[in-house]
Amino acid sequence: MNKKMKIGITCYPTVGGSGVIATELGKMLAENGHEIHFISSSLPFRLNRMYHNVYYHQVEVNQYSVFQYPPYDIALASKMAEVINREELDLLHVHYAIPHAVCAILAQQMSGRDVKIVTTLHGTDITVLGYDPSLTDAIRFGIEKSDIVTAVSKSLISQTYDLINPDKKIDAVYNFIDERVYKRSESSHLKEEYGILPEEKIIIHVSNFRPVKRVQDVVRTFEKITKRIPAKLLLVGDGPEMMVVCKLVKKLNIADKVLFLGKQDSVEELYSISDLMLLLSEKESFGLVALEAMACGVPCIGTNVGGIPEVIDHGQSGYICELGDIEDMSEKAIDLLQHPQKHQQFSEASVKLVRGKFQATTIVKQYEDLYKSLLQSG
Ligand code: GMT
Repeated sequence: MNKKMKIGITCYPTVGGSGVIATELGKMLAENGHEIHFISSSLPFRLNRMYHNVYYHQVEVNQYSVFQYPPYDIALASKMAEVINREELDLLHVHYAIPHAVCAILAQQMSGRDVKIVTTLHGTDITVLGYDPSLTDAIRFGIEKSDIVTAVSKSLISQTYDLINPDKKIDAVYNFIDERVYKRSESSHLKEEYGILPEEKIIIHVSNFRPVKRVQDVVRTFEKITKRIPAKLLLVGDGPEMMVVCKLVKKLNIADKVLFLGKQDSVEELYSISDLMLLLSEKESFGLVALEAMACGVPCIGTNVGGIPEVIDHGQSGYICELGDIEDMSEKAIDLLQHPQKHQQFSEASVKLVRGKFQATTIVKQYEDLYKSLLQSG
């Protein structure tokens, strides 16, 4: 019997891969009998019902007019310290070095207890904030003072050493998805509802439409595909690039072929009617949406950027293309969509890869083993 651990988890609770991973990890650890305490500014969006062994503690920030900026980080650290003491937590697992690791270190000192700190790096804290010299020392401090640091890909580990140069070992622990949710299901009614013809291929892109996601490249690649193959593009998500993308779709005269679906909850149903996923980002430490799509048997075309080549097996479960090489991306897509047997092989290889290299139980166990090693070391 596993010794039950009391674990605090802090993440950004709104939509985003890091929040998804933190929440799914918490839920699976709770299923394994551990007691999980989420500490965040709002209820993580995947914590949408009662879960046994899972508790939620909200961080409240007072808006005193005397403060120019509300002191969120201090409020978070205070809440962490309160929960550490009251619930007698064994460890805090925080997602993102800035501000969460730094808050955890402060909370550890405030609580006076020997609570351990595990920090997972997800990307933006390194690949965006890491370029800001005013934050480098704080990020390095957060990493070096954590007891264990993990990153979601090997590529993110090397970028962390290049940009931050911490004196700390960083373990790669890949992301995972819940295979009970992400699997191909019978969703053909959706095709009819969206007015998609039986002979049309479906290409999907899911993101937060930030400029780094290069959604314009997705649209341009799709335009080339649709010149040769009857197809529809599902754009799922919303964000700052939306207006520009809408304009481009109109300019290219493909408005009748592009469906803007906005933010969606049950993306697994959309993957289940899709034939191909495009993830053409210029920064991506992992690319969780590629994993979700692959689990539903959808091969992916991704860019040779960050952790994407660690997720998509080039020539087996999809293709890796150079950033911005729309010609190559569309050629690869057309080839795959025009050859049903090859597409089927890629689809099966995608599912196999998720159930092997990225299997949820294996990855959750990796985290559990890291926690245990810490608690045993005293
Ligand atoms: O990609 C985003 O803009 C969201 C960001 C987040 O904080 O959730 O995603 C990052 O973490 C995910 C989970 O580990 C990774 O799958 C994404 O690749 C990573 N995003 C970037 O590196 C840009």
